[in-house]
Amino acid sequence: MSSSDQPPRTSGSIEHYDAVIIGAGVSGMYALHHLREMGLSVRVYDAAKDVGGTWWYNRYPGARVDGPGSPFYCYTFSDELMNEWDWAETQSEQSAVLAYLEHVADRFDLRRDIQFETWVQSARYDEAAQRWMVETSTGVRASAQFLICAVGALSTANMPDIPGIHDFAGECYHTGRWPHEPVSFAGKRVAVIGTGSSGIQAIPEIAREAAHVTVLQRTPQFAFPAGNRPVTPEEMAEARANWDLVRATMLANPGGFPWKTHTRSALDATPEEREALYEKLWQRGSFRFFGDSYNDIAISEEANRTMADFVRGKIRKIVKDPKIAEKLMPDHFVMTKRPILDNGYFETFNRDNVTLVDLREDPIERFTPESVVTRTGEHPIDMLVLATGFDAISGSMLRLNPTGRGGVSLKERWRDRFHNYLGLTIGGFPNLFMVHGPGSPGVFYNMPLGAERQMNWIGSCMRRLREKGLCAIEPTADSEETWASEVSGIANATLFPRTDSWWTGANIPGKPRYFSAYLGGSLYYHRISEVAAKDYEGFVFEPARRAEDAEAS
Ligand code: N01
Repeated sequence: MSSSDQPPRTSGSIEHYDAVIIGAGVSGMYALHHLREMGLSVRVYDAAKDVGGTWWYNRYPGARVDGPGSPFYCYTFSDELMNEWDWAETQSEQSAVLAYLEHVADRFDLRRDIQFETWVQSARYDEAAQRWMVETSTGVRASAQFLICAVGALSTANMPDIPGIHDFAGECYHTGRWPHEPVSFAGKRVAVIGTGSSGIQAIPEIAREAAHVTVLQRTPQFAFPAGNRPVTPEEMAEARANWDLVRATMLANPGGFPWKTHTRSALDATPEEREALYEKLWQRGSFRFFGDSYNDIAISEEANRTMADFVRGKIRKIVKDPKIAEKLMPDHFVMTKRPILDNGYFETFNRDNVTLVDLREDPIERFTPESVVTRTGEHPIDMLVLATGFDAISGSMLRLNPTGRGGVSLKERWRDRFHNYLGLTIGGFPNLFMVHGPGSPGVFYNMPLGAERQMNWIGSCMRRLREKGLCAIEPTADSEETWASEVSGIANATLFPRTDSWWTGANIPGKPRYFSAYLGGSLYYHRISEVAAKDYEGFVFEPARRAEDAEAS
């Protein structure tokens, strides 16, 4: 194996590496560190100006960790890192997460192997050379035995195709591509399309400053109090003192967080008991609302209704105008669209400067240079905020669109569904590995920890390949089919596939419609370890064709 401290081997204008990583976000950063520790030569390409991936781009007002939160939304691979970094709040602001990632980049000297402001334009598998050939927007041509796609599950912005939208002459920002310069809302009439996590975080912030906000809502959402609060020095000290135990609990927890799971059914409780528990959890806030309530909310319609009705009751109490409250009333199974945490979202509709437009009864017809026109009228605006989400999970892989064996592109391979094995590999694309791709828990798991666990598996697989004196690995068609059945089997036992969401691809016209994430939580990591223990069952290996590559192994 070549060392990353050595300059890359070059031939002509091509740079040669053991591995090319695409993306310098949470996953790509750890991938770089891990593979370098293994002694591989590695190059990372990222279009952004610095590390952070989704945390670099998503800097809209109100953006913060809404998941179970700090200090556990972080890497776990380094005790030193855990010991030296203090988190200020349980739901860190975007700037705090980015500061942490910048610190990680400094601490592990990551930037020397990352080329920023560089878009990977093509990635093609050269079957004769058994290497990936990568070309970038900056003219770099690189070859590598392994291609690691750390391209982000939530990084390809969904830009709505609405008549006249490009004619709108005012300011227009997508939450996932927010400018780095300050954006002022003062005195402006702002329209926001989208009421997912980003919109619901941003709307209260914008409403505080803007002259007027028009919220264009397609689907009303369940949102829960964020319950953000400072992380006390005592809590940080306790997490550090018990770090081994905390980490072990995270590894065992279905979502990768340091809490014990329970097996309480909502249907075993009396209505009064349920109400009391929901109220207690509502007052406390945070994602633990789900973990600490009942275990059948996402499985049983009846159990689901108990929680959904509780939240609907809260919306009716918070929103003063009953007509507006009814427009805000979600009608899907709670939790089957990504649960949202809010900081005063429903209260925002009690403000005089906020108007709610229900697009189900009053759809957008078009934009003009200075307004948005819905069926019932025209809303003059100075700024348009698109909180319209992402072509999630598979979108960034398809945007990269690597070409595998026989010149077959990923777009062709994934025309009907996102064929993969273990959520890590794709038949016909040897030595290509995905982090947080379709078929993996991805967004259903603590993402930094999930990236570590997937990358550790990928690193072990690469090591094994080289130990065997082999050159390439890829899954069989049968193993992809079996994995697809396992993923669908788990999802279909829940209510998740029954709601239109970005999890099911319903937000993107023409996208294959099915639930592509592995919902089995930490079971996933047992499954992939099991496959490795059976010497990579379900994969085929290929020996090196050229002496030079065999030597490099
Ligand atoms: O995107 P979304 P997001 N016309 O897809 C609407 C993570 N995240 O950026 O529901 C009108 O959830 C769309 O309507 P509908 C988190 O995992 C994390 O908010 O499809 N409306 C929906 O209301 C989250 O789930 C943090 O009917 C249109 C909204 O736009 C994920 O990112 C913070 C439309 C999009 O909601 C995505 O969240 C923020 C159209 N043409 C996000 N197209 C953390 O803090 C779309 N919509 C960690």
